[in-house]
Formats: sequence, structure tokens, C-alpha cells
Amino acid sequence: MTTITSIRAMEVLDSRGNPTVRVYVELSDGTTTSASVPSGASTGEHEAIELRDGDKKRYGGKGVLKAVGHVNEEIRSAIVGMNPLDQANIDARMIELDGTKNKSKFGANAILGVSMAVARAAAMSAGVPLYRYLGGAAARRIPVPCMNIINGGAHSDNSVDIQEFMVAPIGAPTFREGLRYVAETFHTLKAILKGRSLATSVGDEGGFAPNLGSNEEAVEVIIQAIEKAGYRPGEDIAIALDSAATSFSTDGKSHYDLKWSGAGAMDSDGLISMAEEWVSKYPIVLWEDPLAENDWEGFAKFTARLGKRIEVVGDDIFVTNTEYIARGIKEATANSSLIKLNQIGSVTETVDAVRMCRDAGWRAFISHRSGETADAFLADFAVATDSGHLKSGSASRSERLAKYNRLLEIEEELGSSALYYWK
Ligand code: 2PG
Ligand code: MG
Repeated sequence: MTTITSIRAMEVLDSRGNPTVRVYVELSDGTTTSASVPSGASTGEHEAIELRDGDKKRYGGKGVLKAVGHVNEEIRSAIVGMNPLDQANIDARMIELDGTKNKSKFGANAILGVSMAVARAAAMSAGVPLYRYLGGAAARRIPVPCMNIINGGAHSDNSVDIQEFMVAPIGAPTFREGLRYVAETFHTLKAILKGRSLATSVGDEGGFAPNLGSNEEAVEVIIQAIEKAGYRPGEDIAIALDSAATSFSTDGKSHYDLKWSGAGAMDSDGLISMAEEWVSKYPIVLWEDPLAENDWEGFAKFTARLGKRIEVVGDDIFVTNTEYIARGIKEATANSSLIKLNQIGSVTETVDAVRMCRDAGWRAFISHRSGETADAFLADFAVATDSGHLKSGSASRSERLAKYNRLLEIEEELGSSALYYWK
């Protein structure tokens, strides 16, 4: 039997220049590999804990040497000797040793780093690509890339309230073509913004971060870019949004203040009516976090009114945690959950969250974090879980393109057996 012979972590930097955890795993058959953990900015209140040192003398307190230490000591001694194919038991062992509800002892960054590196090592040792190891022989659907071409909210310094304006190539015949559709739209958008003397500098996820007149103007300029690039809005390319509404909620629950649009203060009902108007006017197919993380009631109203027309995704409200997703299913809070590995902190639990969505007839939208690394684990994970769509930022910044480029590779490898479609 092949066993894990070594586990070692180190502190590296993510795409924002903040420390994160990288884990190296070695197996008895000579396999060596590593995995790096991402980090969010607009984090949900109930996310698993990303352990940071708090030592202000290093990286402003953001160092991860404590998490690294937990991998190199307690986790290492518990996991070395185990079979790398035993993913669920390895994850369970770490969770049990941590002993807290939110992984605050070892840190989700420590546990997830090991979990991802073990999965990758097991795949390599078995001689199969990661998407096939995790998803089985029938894993062959390449996700539609929802490309975030205008960044706002906590991801940029402009005055935009809504965090992400994404373009989704829903009518493309293949992933390769879809990626081309949206990358061309990104370049066309840049030319339009330049022509209007607007900033073309980018935000954390590689999308532009211009100061426009209103939230709606962002949708309008994107539609203009889609058309100018030669595509049909709503047929070739649709729009997906992530409001990340917690960030402009004044009470974290049911009151909001949209500064940028000049719309000012409004309650959940006002926000839902605005969204309804937008969905009627624009080719929007997906809306993530239209309301704040504690606005369960607002979410359910939103879903009752728009859930038949669009995909309603909960991110901060569900935090990839089956406890919250289960409540969401019971209360018809949404019809989809965002899926982020580091929100829950292990590969097994992330797959559990996707399974729960599928069992309920929900969708699962696979996501990167705003702080990323060049690790493309996510691309394989999205194919393995058959999710059909993912978001990995824009057509700039290599940590974003790493995932899209990996999907190009997977599609090429699968050849004519690859599937690509929206819904
Ligand atoms: C989100 C994510 C990723 P962050 O809100 O969906 O786009 O952002 O990683 O900052 O939570
Ligand atoms: Mg989100």
C-alpha cells in the first residue's frame, strides 16, 4: 500500500501579497506535490477560520506561521502513514483533532492545504488527472466561465457598490470558444472605457474598476462591449452578478445603502424591486448574494419572485456549509449555493456541500477567492463535481487565468467527449 511519508507546510504570498499556506506532500512511491490555499476579502461571518498570527510586526498581523506550525506538527504526526486514497478519513481525522466547530484551532488554511495536497498526490500516484480522480471516469463537463470584467465593492477602490459584474458565454459551443467570447468582450470593454477616458486599471479579480455614474451604467457598458465584440447579449453571452450585499448593508440584515447609484438607503423590498426591474431589462441569468448574509427573509422573497427566471446563489449566507445550505433548502432561500473550498476547509466537506445542492435540485457555482495563487485545483474540482459553471475572475492576472488555462487543457485532453453547456 502507498502511504503518506511526509507533510510539510510553508508560508508563501497570495495575489494580494498577503501570506498564505502551501503544503507539500510526499508518498512512499516517490510522488511529491503541493497545494496552495486562497483567501477571501468579502468573507461570510460563518466561514471556517483562516488562522492568522496576529503578530503586528510581521505582515501587519497577517502571517500564517501558526497554521504552518500546525501542519508541520500535529497534523503531520496524525496523517503520516495513512493511505492517500483515504481522503474522507484523512479529512475527518484532521477535523477531529482540531476539535472546534469552525477549525479555529489548526485553521481552515492549514487543514485545507493538507486536504488539497493529499488529493493531488493521490491522483498523481494513481496516474489519473485530478478531475478524474475526484470525479470518476464520467467527469467530462467543462464549466461555463463566468468572467468578472467589472470589479466593485470590497475588491476595488472605485465607488461601485455591486462587487462583480460577470459575463457568461452561455451560447458558445465549447469552453475554448466561450473563453474567447468573454476575453474578447473584456478587451472591447477596455477600448470603450479608454474611449470615454475612464480608468482601465484592474481590481483584485482582474476586472476593470472604473468610476461610472451608477450601478446600472456598468451593466449597460458591458452590454455595449458584448455587442461591439460581435456577440448577442442574452444568446451568446449573458450577465451574472454578485452584489456581495453584506458589504453595503447597514444592519447586516435588511437595510442597505447603495452609495454609488445615488439610490441611497433602501430595505430588502426596495432592493428586490430594483433587481426585478434589472432582470426584466437586462439578460441576467444569475445573481449571487443579492441580499446580506443575515437577510434570510429577504433572500426567500427574492427567490420567490425571481427564482424561476434566474439562478439565485447564496455565498456569504451559506458559506459552503451543509448546516446553512440545509436551512436554505428548507426555507427556499435560494436555488443555488456558491462553493468555495476554503469557506468550509476540506475537500470532503466541499464535495458534501455540492452533493447536498444536487440532491435538492439546486445548482452549485464553483468559485475562486479574491486572494488567489497560481494553484489551479479549482478547475479540476469544477469538472469533477459536474457543476457546469465556475467563476475565476477576469482575463487578466495570471492567478485568474491559471484556472481558465487548466480548463482549456482538460477540454483538449477530453477531446470530443468533453461537454459544454449552460444549465
Ligand atoms: C465572492 C468572492 C469571490 P471573496 O464574494 O464571491 O469572487 O470574493 O473571495 O473576497 O469573498
Ligand atoms: Mg460572493
